[in-house]
Amino acid sequence: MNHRLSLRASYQKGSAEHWLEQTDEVLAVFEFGRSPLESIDSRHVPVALRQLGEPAMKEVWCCDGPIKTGSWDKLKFSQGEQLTMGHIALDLRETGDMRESSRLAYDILQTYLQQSPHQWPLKIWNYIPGINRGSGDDELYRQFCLGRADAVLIDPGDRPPLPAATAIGSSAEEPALQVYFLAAALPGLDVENPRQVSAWRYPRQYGPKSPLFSRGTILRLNGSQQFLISGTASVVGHQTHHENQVANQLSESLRNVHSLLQEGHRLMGDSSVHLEDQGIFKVYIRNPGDLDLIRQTMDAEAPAEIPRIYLQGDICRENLLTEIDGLINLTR
Ligand code: 3EB
Repeated sequence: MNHRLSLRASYQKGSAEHWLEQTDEVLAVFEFGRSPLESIDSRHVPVALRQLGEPAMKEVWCCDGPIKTGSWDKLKFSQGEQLTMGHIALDLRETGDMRESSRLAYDILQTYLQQSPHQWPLKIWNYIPGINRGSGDDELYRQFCLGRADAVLIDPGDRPPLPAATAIGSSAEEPALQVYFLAAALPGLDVENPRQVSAWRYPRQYGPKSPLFSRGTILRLNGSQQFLISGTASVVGHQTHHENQVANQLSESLRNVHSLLQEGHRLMGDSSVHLEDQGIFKVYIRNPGDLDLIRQTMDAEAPAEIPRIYLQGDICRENLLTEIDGLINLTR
């Protein structure tokens, strides 16, 4: 592992408990296929989506310590010298409908960040039970977007720094809405994708309130640059491409990731910055039966050096079958 990187993220075998015992540098341990309500430590983030394929991995985030942990309202956090990870799990059986629960989650997140030394979210992950349930504007994803917009005090038209994001559906039986984030003392550099309409500019047909996120943010710390890539699907312009064709959807998503990285490179105006081919990818798959085809496509089209895991999750548009997000380290 390159110790100049401020966030060292990797997939590891071994139990969550094993990684949580490493107290000096571990900021977060993500465990897949468990309800977020079962968190046993501020740094322990169970994620409801189950991993597809072997071997079972934990996602481990390390950073320079000492690491402080604590809780704030319904949020649990861990704070290193330069970075904070926070997570919220709201039991939907107690918090009301999706719009209200989403508003509550983002209220808590915002109130926490306002008093934190690391007040800028760089990326936010949202895992939403039954994301495609309900039709038209009642769809839970659209209700989630409404609640987020109710809480978030920013006008995207002002072009404030926006965090990157992922929004994926967990099982409709999962009781918890989960939101987790990475934050720092300075905002990231926002990057939009020239192949895609900015999500906050999506037309009305996708819902009453546009999603609020940037396609990616670059974290610049300690002379290293790390690209936090939003959930990226087969969306070109604002339209879904390759309906019902999962392999083509993944290829299109990878073209979007490539285009985003190029744009980040261009914005930084530094031709000596290159993709070091280090980082991690998470590939979300709606239908578990698509795993083999998705895996073959990844092996053929994504750099072998970047470890990836496959998670079962629903994508926020019913006609999308797969999505990818990740962290890519850029170096000089
Ligand atoms: C898309 O490109 C796919 O609502 O936070 C991707 C990443 C998507 C984040 C969000 C939604 C979100 O529009 C959907």
